[in-house]
Amino acid sequence: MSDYIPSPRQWVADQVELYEESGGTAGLTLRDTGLPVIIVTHRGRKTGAVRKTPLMRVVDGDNYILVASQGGMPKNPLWYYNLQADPDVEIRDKEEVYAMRVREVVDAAERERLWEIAVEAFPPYQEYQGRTERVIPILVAEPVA
Ligand code: F42
Repeated sequence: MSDYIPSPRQWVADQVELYEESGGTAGLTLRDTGLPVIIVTHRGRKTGAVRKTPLMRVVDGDNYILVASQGGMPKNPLWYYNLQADPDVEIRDKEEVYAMRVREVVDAAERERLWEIAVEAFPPYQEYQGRTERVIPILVAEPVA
């Protein structure tokens, strides 16, 4: 893809490259956790460039839950703002690629339900929330009909 800009974080860019170039058969987990990762392909809201962001694989039926945790850092990750500007994404889950539309979860009860699913899938999210004053945003990606 000509207008693709890889992440400036080398370990993240390396994971995307391995995951994509293997057709979703390698680079599937977060480092030594053994827990599964998806790749979210979206557009940069300023550059218009293609961005590819690995996130933990958290599922709720046919939907994917995207947790903008960034390891509990004080600021939201930039991909979160990109998805607000342009919610149409592609999600690669191993060998499958799905067209999806993303929305932020604002309803408190829905957020609570999805947060529990997220923490069950990836327990460090709870620790990340404890490290930061921001409420970690949760987004849901739903299949485009
Ligand atoms: N991050 C999470 O937040 N949640 C996860 O569950 C998660 C899991 C995960 C698993 C594997 C893995 O390899 C990484 C994982 N990460 C997870 C890290 C995640 O992939 C991102 O690296 C991290 O969340 C930071 O996101 P970011 O979008 O802030 O990325 C930075 C490093 C980045 O790429 N910055 C670019 C840069 O050049 O500084 C800019 C990116 C960009 O989108 N630019 C926009 C544009 O227009 O192109 C403009 C954005 C703006 O508003 O300025």
